[in-house]
Amino acid sequence: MNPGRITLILLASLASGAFACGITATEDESDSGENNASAAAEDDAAIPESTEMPLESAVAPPESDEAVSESDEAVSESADALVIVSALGSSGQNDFDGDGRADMTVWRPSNGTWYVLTSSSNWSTSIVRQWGLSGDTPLADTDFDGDGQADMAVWRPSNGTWYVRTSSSTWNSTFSRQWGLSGDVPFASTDFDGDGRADMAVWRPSNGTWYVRTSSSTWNSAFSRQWGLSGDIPLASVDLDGDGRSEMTVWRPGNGTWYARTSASDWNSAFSRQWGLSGDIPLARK
Ligand SMILES: [Ca+2]
Ligand SMILES: [Ca+2]
Ligand SMILES: [Ca+2]
Repeated sequence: MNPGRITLILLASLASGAFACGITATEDESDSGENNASAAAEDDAAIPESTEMPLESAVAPPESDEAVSESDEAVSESADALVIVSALGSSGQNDFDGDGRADMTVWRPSNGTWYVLTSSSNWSTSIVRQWGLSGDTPLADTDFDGDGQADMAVWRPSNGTWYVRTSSSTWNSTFSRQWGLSGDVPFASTDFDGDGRADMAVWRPSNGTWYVRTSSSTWNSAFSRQWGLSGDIPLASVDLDGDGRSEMTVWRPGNGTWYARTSASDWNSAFSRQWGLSGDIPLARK
C-alpha cells in the first residue's frame, strides 16, 4: 500500500454522472481503443536479485507487528470505478500542459483511458489518451522525459512493466521497461539520481528491498538497497537531506519509527527517529 497516494474512488453511479460533462468536451482523442502498451514492451531485463550487494541495515529493524494492506491493488482493479489521479507528486500539479497549474485528471480503469482537462484552456479543453489496462496502477504526476510536463504512465502488476507515453511527443510516443514483480510497490515521481527526470523504482515487501532504474541511464542501469521489513510503509518522495534526490524511507507502524537511508550518502548511511504511534498515518507525497 502506498498511503501517500491519495486515490479516491467514486461509486460508478456518482462518477459517471459527475464525469459526463468532461466526456462531451473531448474532441482530441488521438488513439483508438487499441492498447499499444503490450506491443511496445521491450522486456529488456528481468529484475536482478541485486545489482549491488545488499548492505547491512544501519539500524537493526525490529520485527513488525502490523501487516500492510493491499488496498491499492483493489482500487486499480475496480472496473467500474474512476480513479482520481493523485494531485500529489514532484510538482503536485499533474501538469500536462506545462503552465505550472494543475490539470484535472482522472484515469478510468474500465477502459484504461486518461482524461485531462487542461488549466491552460481554463479547464475547457481536454486531452484524452488510452493508455493502460484494467488492473494497471496509474502513476500520477510523473515526468520521465524531463520537459516539465506530466507523462502518462502505468505500472502493470501482472508483468511488472512500466509503460510510458511521453509528453514531449504530445503523448503519442511510448516506451516501456520491465522492472519489478507482481506484489511490488511501484512509486510515481521519484528522482534518486537527481537529474530532474523520474526514475523507475519499486519496493518489494517480501524482502524489504528497493530496486531503482535510473533515468540518467535511460532506465537501463539499476541499483538496489535492502531497507525495511515486510509490514513497513515505504515513502519514496521524501527528500530528508535536501539534496534534491529521493531518500529511501520506511515508516514502521508497529513502533512508529522512521528509518531513512540518505541519498547524500548514496544510500549507504541511515538514521531513524521514533515519531508517531501505531495507527498513525505517515504523510508524504507519493
Ligand atoms: Ca514529461
Ligand atoms: Ca532521475
Ligand atoms: Ca535527499
